[in-house]
Amino acid sequence: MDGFHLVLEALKLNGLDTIYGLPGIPITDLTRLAQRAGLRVISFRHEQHAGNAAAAAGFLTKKPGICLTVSAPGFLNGLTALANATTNCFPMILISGSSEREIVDLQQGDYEEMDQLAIAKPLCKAAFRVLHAQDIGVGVARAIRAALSGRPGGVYLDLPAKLFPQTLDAHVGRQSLVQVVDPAPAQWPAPESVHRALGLLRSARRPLIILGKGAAYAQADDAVRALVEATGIPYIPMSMAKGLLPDTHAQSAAAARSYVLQEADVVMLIGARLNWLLSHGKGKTWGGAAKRFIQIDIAPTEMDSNVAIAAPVVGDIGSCVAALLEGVGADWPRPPAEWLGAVQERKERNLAKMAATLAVNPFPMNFHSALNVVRNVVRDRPDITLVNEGANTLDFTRSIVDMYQPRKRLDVGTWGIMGIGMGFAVAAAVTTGKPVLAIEGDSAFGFCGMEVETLCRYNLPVCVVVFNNNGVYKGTDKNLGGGADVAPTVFVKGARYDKMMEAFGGAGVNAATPGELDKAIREAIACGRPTLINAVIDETAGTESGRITNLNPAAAKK
Ligand code: FYN
Ligand code: ADP
Repeated sequence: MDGFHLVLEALKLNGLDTIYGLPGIPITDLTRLAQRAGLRVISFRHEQHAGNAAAAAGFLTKKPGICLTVSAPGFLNGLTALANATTNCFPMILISGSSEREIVDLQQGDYEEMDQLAIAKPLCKAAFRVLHAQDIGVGVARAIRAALSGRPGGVYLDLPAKLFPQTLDAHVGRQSLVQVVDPAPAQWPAPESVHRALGLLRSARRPLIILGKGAAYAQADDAVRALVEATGIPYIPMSMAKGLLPDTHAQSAAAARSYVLQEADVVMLIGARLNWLLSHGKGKTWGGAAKRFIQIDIAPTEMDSNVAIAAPVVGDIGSCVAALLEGVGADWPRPPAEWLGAVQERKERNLAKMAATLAVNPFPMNFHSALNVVRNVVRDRPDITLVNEGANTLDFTRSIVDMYQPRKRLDVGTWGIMGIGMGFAVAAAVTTGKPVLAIEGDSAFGFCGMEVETLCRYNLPVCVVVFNNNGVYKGTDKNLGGGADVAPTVFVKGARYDKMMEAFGGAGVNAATPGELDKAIREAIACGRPTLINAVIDETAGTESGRITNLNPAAAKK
């Protein structure tokens, strides 16, 4: 048995049956042999998107997604996705071929020479190199455990070219493989931490629950819902936790977000960090007053990262929520009616405002009229996955399009990264076998657009809608120097992104009205053919940096 087969058998033994990657020296044969061994190999046009697909597959399946790349440049292309996966707590393993240690360490200038292990280390959760065929089983096992246990994240596995032709007797090789037992063991919270949290929650006058994508990842959907419902506490979902409970749930306070963040006195975080997306737990967003926080998280060091956590509950979300539920019981007091009434009032006011905005039908379309179509499609097909990136396209979609099922919304995540769209769409289509709708800003799509060929090659049921307003944020900026070049944020006007999909045999549609958009999306979903819809959006629509203007010094000044 040679190194190629040992790697493949080690993956198979652990139920890892799909490789997202891009062939080349020295791993071309590994991709061929993988297909022969019955693994699914999804080959991309650029490693970053293969890496993004592996990361999303990890989030969706709770198994590490595998990305395979060539050495140096391919590795570096995959590294952005590995770092992003780690930042988002998604389990993935980046496996890269590399050149010979002897030459790399003496810096003698090998083909694609690079000390990949050293470079990967600070950007992921763990990094390993395997030098001998008999260690492949252990190397893969360590990578799986590191990716899945505790806080999930990205792992780098370095496989030098010389490893692959090494051979072992077949039975020795098989014996060297490791089937990982219980890679993410349940971690029960300490009973006193549960007691402390329940005491604080019971004392609250204006309690709030925030659900994060860690709660979605945990696949403890029923328990989370039961806890929210048993306490009767209003909740808001972070972006990728939308749908964990249906956005139409009576206790959802998403439409009163600013109000509940400002007014709540006790806030229970379930799988959400107090990072920039929650204004670090302090300041104006939080009403300027100190809150008391309960935080449920698997990472003990997350506690007190931004503000004091009064009641940390450390463990896996399934176990923590089960323990809390036991303490809540059937006679848990409802939150004060005054609080529930005030939240309901703000919510209804914002819902009415939103309904009025969505009822307008301007020409050209704006974000709202186009997204009203998407909102209705997702309402009718709650089982499809929605992938979403951009600035305005992201922010408007998040608040306009309700989600109904867990883990059906994939977006730019913790870094607000652009270019995840096509990789995430591929992973969603491959792992769910169901249609995917990717709502893409025209700028965001530019980072990954070539992967439409990948969608066509594998005939994946992905419908991409490019919100085309002729530029980054909008298409009307002027060159401040008065020269012939367009402004840095402006693209070719009236571009036809739909033609890109047609070039590879998929369906392309130009949609200028909500009616045309609705028809095209529904047809794409019904037939499952890769489709790209160029949605023509008013080029004056859109604000600089969407709803995070406060982070952009130039926009904040305007
Ligand atoms: C939300 N809202 C609604 C609804 N849902 N109104 C009516 N109906 C529904 N269903 C309201 C909500 O109460 C807010 O109004 C507003 O819509 C926006 O809600 P959202 O989107 O939940 O909240 P907000 O403030 O934008 O969220 C902050 C954030 C978010 C930081 C979590 O902006 C975010 O995830 N940003 C990521 C941005 C990013 O990564 N961009 C990529 C880089 S782009 P009020 O309550 O009245 O405030 C580079 O330029
Ligand atoms: P969001 O962006 O939705 O707010 P974050 O990515 O900031 O979510 O936070 C997710 C949190 O969930 C991380 O702190 C991570 O440690 C935690 N987490 C991930 N998986 C689990 C799990 N199975 N059990 C408990 N906590 C988890």
